[in-house]
Amino acid sequence: MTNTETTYKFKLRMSWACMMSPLEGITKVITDSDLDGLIAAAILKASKSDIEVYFAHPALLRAGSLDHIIDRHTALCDLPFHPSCGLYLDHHITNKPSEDEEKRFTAEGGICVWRDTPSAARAAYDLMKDKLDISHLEEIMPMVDALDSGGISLQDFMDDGPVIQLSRSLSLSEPEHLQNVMNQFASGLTLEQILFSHKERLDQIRDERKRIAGIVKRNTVIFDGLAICDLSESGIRSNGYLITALAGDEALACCVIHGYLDGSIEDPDRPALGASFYANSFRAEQNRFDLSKLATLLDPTGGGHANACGCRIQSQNNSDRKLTDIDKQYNLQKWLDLWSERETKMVKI
Ligand SMILES: [Mn+2]
Repeated sequence: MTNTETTYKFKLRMSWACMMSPLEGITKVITDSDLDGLIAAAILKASKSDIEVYFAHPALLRAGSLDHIIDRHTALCDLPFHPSCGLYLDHHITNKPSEDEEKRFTAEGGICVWRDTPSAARAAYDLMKDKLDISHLEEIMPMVDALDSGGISLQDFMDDGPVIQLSRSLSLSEPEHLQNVMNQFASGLTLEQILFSHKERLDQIRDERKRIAGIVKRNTVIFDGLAICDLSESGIRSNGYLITALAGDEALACCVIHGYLDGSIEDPDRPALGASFYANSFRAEQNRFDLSKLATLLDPTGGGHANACGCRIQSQNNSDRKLTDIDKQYNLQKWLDLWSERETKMVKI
């Protein structure tokens, strides 16, 4: 076959692929429970209203706990890759299927939409924007991108506007609220209408942050340029923005520990002990270190982005026994050891 013929056949196949809806055969979406995952799911739901949306934690997926509900009718958004799904839509570099994995996946009929976008919602938006009217989401998209990729300014963060408050209101422990907000975005309501409908909740969340800020301050130590904030056993969660905003320029990045020693990834009200790592995105100088090296150092299922990632705390001898405080210290020490060698072992490529 000549080159021109090959190109022609390839083009023909591509145009056929583009004509088919990427949602062909999709009946359910499993997505992350943050604002990014929620908006990504809302975009898919907007174009196919009978799709059912399930929210899940990445660790549940990695642990195989959702294997039984993932099939070719399932779209996976903002979560680790699973070869049995039908549509894979994500933007996390550590989730990107290898070339071989992707080849096998598409040969079996899967559609892979992994994009190097600031958010998974952006990948979904780009995928669907010419196929349906999602202009009502235009206003929130830059905020979703910024919140999911560390692009938010210190000023915007400190102002704590209603979209940031809404993003904090999303949690697996309140599944009805997640469904409600997702349906609102899918149905074409304006951002203003959605925010207004949750005013009472958002006001509470604003006051709650003031309280949490005090607790974060008391529980943070800065060591070798890493702000370590231990919120374990407290039931309090904080994202990296609050910790780095309060820690200031001295912190290049932060490590926040949350959850419970006797927690479980299956229990949203008592989650397993875990750590998240975030670059201090408020510094003038960009973060040069790949924090996912910390997240994957001890936990093979840890991962995320170079600037934002997480893992679960592992027992010292890697057994399934109950975690203790000593395990927590052990993990922390290992991370600090690697961090101290960041100039040789963690510089981003
Ligand atoms: Mn995301």
